[in-house]
Amino acid sequence: LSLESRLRRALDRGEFRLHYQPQVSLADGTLTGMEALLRWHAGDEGDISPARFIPIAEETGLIVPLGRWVLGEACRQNRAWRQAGLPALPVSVNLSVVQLRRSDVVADVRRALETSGLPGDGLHLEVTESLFLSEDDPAVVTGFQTLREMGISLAIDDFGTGYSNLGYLKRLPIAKLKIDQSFVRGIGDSGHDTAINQAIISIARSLGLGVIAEGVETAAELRVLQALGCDEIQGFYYSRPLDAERAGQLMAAPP
Ligand code: G
Ligand code: G
Ligand code: MN
Ligand code: NA
Repeated sequence: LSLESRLRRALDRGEFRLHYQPQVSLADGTLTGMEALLRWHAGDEGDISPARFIPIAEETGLIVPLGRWVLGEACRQNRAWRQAGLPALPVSVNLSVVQLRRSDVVADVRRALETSGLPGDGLHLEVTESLFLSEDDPAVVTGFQTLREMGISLAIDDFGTGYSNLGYLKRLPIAKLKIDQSFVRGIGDSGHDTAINQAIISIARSLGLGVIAEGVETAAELRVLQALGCDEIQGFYYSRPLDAERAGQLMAAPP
């Protein structure tokens, strides 16, 4: 069976799960949110990484129903955490460029919020810079504005890896930049990468955006990012992505 037909079958069979990775404030160490990360447990074969199946899902258009499921499940879970009395944090969902171009993401988001009862500010969305490689797509611009009006906050994922024309940061209602983990990895052993982190933090500052570094694995990386004035971190240093139950436990009793 091709990966495509297995993906299709996996959706029908409900083989997907979301894990959640905490995002943490560098100012006071409090939790600021949870990123939902898709996991596929493919029977005997075990777990298949999203790095492998997301590109196939994008090529085949399966990312549309799969992304719809992710939105619904992340909103449902976040609402359940809130109803269980856990602190009200936003959940961040990754959106694929293909979803934004080929489907009505606004309608899917609206439905996920309505079905779950989660308010719009309980959902953040992450999109990668590659979305902005071509001219502004008017449908994407209008979509972002509508999402913003619904209270949803937008972040640029993998910032610094995609595109150098930063005009879109001013034209679109973007709230946050996520520094790509490849830049974080070089902190400490390369003055160059420290300079890149510094530059991204400075862009965020001057545009009034928040900034989060992803893939933080060591205390040394954390200290440099703190000194550079980064707002938040996410990474193995604080926590790996956790299943929903363990994520809820961490929200209830953060370290
Ligand atoms: O969690 P992990 O490091 O294995 O994720 C690998 C890649 O898959 C990352 O680029 C991540 O953004 C992407 N990814 C994880 N979950 C989702 C999802 O729900 N939707 C989309 N579009 N991408 C995801
Ligand atoms: O592209 P995106 O940022 O959405 O992908 C996040 C991916 O990075 C996930 O697959 C997640 O599992 C992975 N990840 C999260 N924290 C760390 C980390 O500290 N180190 C490494 N190597 N990967 C991480
Ligand atoms: Mn992401
Ligand atoms: Na990223």
